[in-house]
Amino acid sequence: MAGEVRGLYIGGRWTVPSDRAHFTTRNPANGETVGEFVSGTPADVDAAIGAAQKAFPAWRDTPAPKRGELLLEVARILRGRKEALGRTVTREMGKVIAEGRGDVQESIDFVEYMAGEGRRLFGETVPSELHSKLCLTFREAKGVVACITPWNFPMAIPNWKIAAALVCGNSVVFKPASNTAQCATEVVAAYEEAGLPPGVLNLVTGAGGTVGNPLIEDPRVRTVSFTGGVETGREVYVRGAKGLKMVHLELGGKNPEIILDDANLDLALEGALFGAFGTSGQRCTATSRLVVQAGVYDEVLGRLKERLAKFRIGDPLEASTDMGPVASADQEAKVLGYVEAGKKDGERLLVGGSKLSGGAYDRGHYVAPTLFEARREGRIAREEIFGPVLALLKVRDLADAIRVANDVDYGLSSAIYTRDVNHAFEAVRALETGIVYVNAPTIGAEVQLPFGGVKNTGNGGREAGSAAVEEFTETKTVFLDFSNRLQKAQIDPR
Ligand code: UN1
Repeated sequence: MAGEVRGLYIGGRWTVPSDRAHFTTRNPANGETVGEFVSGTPADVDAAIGAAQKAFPAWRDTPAPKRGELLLEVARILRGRKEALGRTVTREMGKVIAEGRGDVQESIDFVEYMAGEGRRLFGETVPSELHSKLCLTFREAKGVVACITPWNFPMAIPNWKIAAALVCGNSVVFKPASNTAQCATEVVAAYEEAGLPPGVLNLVTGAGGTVGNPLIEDPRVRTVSFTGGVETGREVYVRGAKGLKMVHLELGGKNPEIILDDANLDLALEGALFGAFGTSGQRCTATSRLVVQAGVYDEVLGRLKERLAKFRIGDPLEASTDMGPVASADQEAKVLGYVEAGKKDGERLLVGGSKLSGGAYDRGHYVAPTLFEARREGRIAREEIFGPVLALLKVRDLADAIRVANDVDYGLSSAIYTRDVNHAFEAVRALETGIVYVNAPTIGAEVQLPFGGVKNTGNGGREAGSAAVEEFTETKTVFLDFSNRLQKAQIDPR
């Protein structure tokens, strides 16, 4: 694709308006250009929303099972390209190839799951307080929805939103993170090839300020679904609030893995390494705190150091690589900035903490896996770093572990490793997160279950699983009176 500019997709046509600036995406492992894209403008957003609005009535009136069939075709197309798409994910944002494939698989799984929803979209039937009266609910499409997605799951998260919105009968304007624009165009291409009618899905690439803001603020857009950082999320919420929109937010995490004295330590360590350093720590569900009971603390620390010394960091396309680069120069600067701030604050840096250099490392954004022995009140233990940095915290017992685990502003995912069933259930009850794992890492959510969190992780919504339909439908409540007389709820004699 080198040299060819990938266009905007509006009203079923790929266009490269001649007077627009372009931007490129780059492989964070070596700096090579992956693709070149149009920097969209407010005028492009306007056209995309117009196309979505025009296409909406016919798509809404298409029977939901037919909409589901189209999704099955999308899933089939994605599956046929899984290897190539997995490589595109890895080239564009740097996660290791096994995880690149996993990202595509998660995308396929969700599209398939949502295809089945076309034959459900259940409403409720509820008894009436009056005779000869039927009460029920229907789910209806909302209209034009905006899907704004991050770069860390560039195949999965777009479909968490787009497939769910479409099966519910909405039309979509999609604004992806700029540094994974190639993945975004591949997602849209699969819908086009599957035969989605023009205008039902539109893509506008470009910056948050020039594309995202007008999209969120346009009165024709009724729902905004956003996944990204907490500061941007707050701004999205405020902008959407002015138009009284439903704004769905999936934001950050500061996810703890608790290891109790009675845990299977081998398992707990595997979980911690995968949870903390998978995707170079750039998941909202990444394990960023390891909360370890005093009796096994020294052993956990020693074994972690040993394992990290042998970590293979390098080309993410190599199957033997444990960890690739971080996704961009910005990410590198942010992570290293946290490391420096931590050192200045007197945090104990135990492993890593630097940019890797020499040979192939010099062309990419490689940050060493990093381990801090962190103070409970310090920034390393409390703020989302979104990189390969793990904070180790020592605790006395389960109650202390839960106190530490809950003492942050976020509440997405948590994990506990223990062999004691009472401890496990106590943790499930007490941990203030939307997702809890027992004897499994904080990452690896499955698409058929609701995903999301409490506190600053969002504003109370969930996506995926059964929640996906909630996110993208209105409820219509219907009362059918077949008594042939005026019946008065609350007033007729009882
Ligand atoms: C995210 O990090 O933004 O739980 C989503 C997981 C994935 C989804 C993560 N299935 O790791």
